[in-house]
Amino acid sequence: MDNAGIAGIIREVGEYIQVDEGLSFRAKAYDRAAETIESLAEPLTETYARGGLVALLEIKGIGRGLGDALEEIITSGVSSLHEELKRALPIDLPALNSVQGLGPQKIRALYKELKVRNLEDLEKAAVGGKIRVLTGFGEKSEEKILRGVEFLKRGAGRMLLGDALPWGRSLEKELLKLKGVRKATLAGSARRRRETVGDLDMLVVADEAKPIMDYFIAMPDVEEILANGETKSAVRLKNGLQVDLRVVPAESYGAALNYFTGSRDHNIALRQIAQDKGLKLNEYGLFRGDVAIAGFTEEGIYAALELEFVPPELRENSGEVELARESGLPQLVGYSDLCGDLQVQTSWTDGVHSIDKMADAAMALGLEYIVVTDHTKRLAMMGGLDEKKIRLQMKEIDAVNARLVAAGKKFRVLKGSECDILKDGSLDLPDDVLAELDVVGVSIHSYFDLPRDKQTARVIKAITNPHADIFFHPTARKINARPACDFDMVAVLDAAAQAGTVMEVDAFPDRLDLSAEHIRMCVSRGVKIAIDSDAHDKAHFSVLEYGIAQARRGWARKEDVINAWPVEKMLSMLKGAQSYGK
Ligand code: DGT
Ligand code: CA
Ligand code: CA
Ligand code: ZN
Repeated sequence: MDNAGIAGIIREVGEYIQVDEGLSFRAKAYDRAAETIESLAEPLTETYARGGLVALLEIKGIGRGLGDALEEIITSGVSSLHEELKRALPIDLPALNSVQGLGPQKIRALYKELKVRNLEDLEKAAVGGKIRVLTGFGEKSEEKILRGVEFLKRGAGRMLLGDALPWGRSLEKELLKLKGVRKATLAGSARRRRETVGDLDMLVVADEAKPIMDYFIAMPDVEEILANGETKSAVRLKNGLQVDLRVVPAESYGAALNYFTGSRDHNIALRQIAQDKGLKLNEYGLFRGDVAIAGFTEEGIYAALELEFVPPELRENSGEVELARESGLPQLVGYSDLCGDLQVQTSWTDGVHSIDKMADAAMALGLEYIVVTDHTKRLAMMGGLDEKKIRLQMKEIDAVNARLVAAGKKFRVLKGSECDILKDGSLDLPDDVLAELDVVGVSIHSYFDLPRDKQTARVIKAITNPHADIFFHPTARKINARPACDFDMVAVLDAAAQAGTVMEVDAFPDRLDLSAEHIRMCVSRGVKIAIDSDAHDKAHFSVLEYGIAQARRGWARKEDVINAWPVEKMLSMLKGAQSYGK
């Protein structure tokens, strides 16, 4: 298990203890330990392999009890204390915790006073007006809880693309290893790279269907078999993900891939075009009468319909079919077009790895630069940087760059910040510090639910600050967890266009912020975007792929994406020609 997994269990133990006995010393110790574990550079499994329990006890804040718990988790994957607490407190803590505004302290009160154990109980209590009368709650917090429950219900059953796609890809690989399998391709919303997927749709071309079906329903990760037919089966995996699998003949592969990639509305539009030409399009092929004129490949289908090939990310019937008719589709930003990453956290704040390590990891992925953008002082919990610390960090970045030059590397580390936007729209660092940075990102981490007019004014003030270069994760939403901040996007984009401020597409799978619709608004207004990983760990650069997918879904081209440009051009755009090369 990795450190994040271990920290997750430890944190949950602390939360159960808090529900049970209040914010006791023990509860706090577990919470702090979870935080410590998350910030450790070395995997705990390695620490343990190196020096056993003794090595664990050397970690700050890990006493005997915690050490034993860690040893147990490392060696067995579970904590008996965790299991015991779950049995003793029959509440769905993860679900209740995911309601915005609820934490262990409030969950404790709801459980003790109203016997609230799960989301259904919570919803009933809120609808019945029972929560407002409890001490520490009120009418407003009751409303907020209800909104939170509704928000979760809307997202229920859809998995983040970032969680589902890796499963789809490894399944493709496994299937391709089977004898007689000629193609295995993920279709559906995952191929269109939607932010979340309802299920995975897998297509296979094989000599014989039966062995594929037999393998599929017997995979070790299968929890339940939902359907088992001759050419179509469906299973639910242990992680909750549903997978549909179809075996199709080679001559239908392109047609089936097109049909099952969707979207439904894109399919309907294509079928209409086929009809208008006196043809028939279905998942078996494109037919004139009984004769198939296309079907082996998707390209063949589009060509026969006299359409430009439509990239899957655009297939939502939102104008792409009309443009494909005129060969007028945009040339989308490509998956290997990024030169750098403009939002990277390091161990100076809540990131796991040092500036050096992050630079190495980015370089290994073929990037040419990163901008270090640690949090600022208002986020004290995450060790946000004040003026003094960020100046020290700048010195370290100079040293890192000097080492890179000495080693003959072309890679650069740029100086930046993820500067917190305060409630009134002013920024969390003074002007003279901001002026020394190469790239200033600004972002919201508090007061998410200000009224629309106040939020709009706050955002516009922040992004038109002469030092602000990029608006990071603009709506601050977290998919399935926190709704987007409510502000007037049109007014904000107009202000951004005027001020030359760039809008970010934060690629982290639970953020993907901006949305495709908002990206399209940027593109049509000439507002530039940046696709950033928001990495807190060297492994996180891989999420850039999801940000690129999102940008493509928003119709963004290379010229719209500043980190797809050479670094000098990017910097001179941000700072204006005068400070070029600064
Ligand atoms: P999801 O799974 O909810 O994230 O979204 P999809 O798009 O993967 O939808 P899914 O899994 O229900 O079906 C896969 C594809 O099959 C869908 O994108 C288009 C096609 N499809 C499904 N039902 C229909 C339909 O009733 N009409 C048409 N034209 N296509 C359909
Ligand atoms: Ca699907
Ligand atoms: Ca499906
Ligand atoms: Zn942030």
